[in-house]
Amino acid sequence: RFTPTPGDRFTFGLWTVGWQGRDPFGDATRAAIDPVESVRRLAELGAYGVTFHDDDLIPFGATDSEREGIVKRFRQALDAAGLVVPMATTNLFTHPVFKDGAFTANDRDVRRFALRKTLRNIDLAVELGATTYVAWGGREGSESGAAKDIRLALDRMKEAFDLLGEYVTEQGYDLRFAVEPKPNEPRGDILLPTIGHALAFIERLERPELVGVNPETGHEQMAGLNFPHGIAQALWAGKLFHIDLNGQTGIKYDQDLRFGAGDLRQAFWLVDLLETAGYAGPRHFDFKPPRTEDHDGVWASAAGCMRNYLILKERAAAFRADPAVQEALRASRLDELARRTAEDGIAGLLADRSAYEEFDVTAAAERGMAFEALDQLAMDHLLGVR
Ligand code: 3MF
Ligand code: MG
Ligand code: MG
Ligand code: MG
Repeated sequence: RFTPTPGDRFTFGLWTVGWQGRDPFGDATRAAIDPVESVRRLAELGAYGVTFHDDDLIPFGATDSEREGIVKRFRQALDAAGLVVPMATTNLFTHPVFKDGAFTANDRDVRRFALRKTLRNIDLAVELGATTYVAWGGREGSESGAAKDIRLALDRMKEAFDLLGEYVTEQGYDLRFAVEPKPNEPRGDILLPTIGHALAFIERLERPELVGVNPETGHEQMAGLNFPHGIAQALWAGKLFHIDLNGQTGIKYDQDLRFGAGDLRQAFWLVDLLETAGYAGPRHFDFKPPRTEDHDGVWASAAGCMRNYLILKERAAAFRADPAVQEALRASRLDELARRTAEDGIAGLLADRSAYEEFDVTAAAERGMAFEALDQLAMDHLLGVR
């Protein structure tokens, strides 16, 4: 029970279990883990795949022959473990050259370098079988007003995604992009700070069909937003191409706790949504085992992400299947929300005296919504007492 299998489609970034615990105030607390070891351990735990930034796998500045050797060894490890690579991404934030951004750096030569670095890793991603390419613009932003002309920076951001879309189209790659929004950290303010900003940006691109979002639990919650609501809007727009699952407790720094730690109620509604709305992509964990942990703690933390997802999946399914819940949903008139408001059209609406002239506003205002009883049923299921 609650034992993950590849069919659950759980994936992990190499940088997650591989995080050494370096933070702005302290040094690393753990030795580096060989990506090949991560592949082996994650497969043992029941994961489906791994993802990576170019530099997670191939150290920045490696020669072509070093790169070839590393990729060959990684591919052998994947084959031996039976893991896939559904997604890859570019590190456009660690090296000091990206201190003012990558696609939107004021320095044009830095922008050209960032694009070349991305194109190079896209080729590798496709070679390894990835169908999603994530773009987190971690350094695209500013700390002060005049430092960045935001409208011009958005022009450059659009230019970058238009070029990337042109490239994958010309190469005939089966690859779509997923923009990852984040409001702040490491920059004071980051461009495309929320799911909503990203969705609006995507519609201005030359090939909007190639670009969706990769929302991260903690990033939306850092902005005080409701993550399941954001995911629901991304699904509604047909743009949930990928997802970064983790845990966060309120408006703080990016905590990247294991999935389920943090806001447990939002985690419950998120799993309920993903499992009922037809999301077919990987359940990808972008978390950081706290720096208090040794390597045993790292694997315990990774296992916990998957276990919590499966527990919540069971609890959410039990909630939906409970006849008392179905009755409570009707009492709260969720079935009515699913009905068109005016299938009779404007003419019908205007002719309908019961909609206005004869509408009993007082009676409608007095009707209770019964949401508290409904939510208590959810709590009972979440807490495992029903
Ligand atoms: C930072 C992030 C990034 C992105 C990654 C792609 C280092 O807060 O979330 O991880 O998730 O670049 O998934
Ligand atoms: Mg992320
Ligand atoms: Mg995060
Ligand atoms: Mg993150």
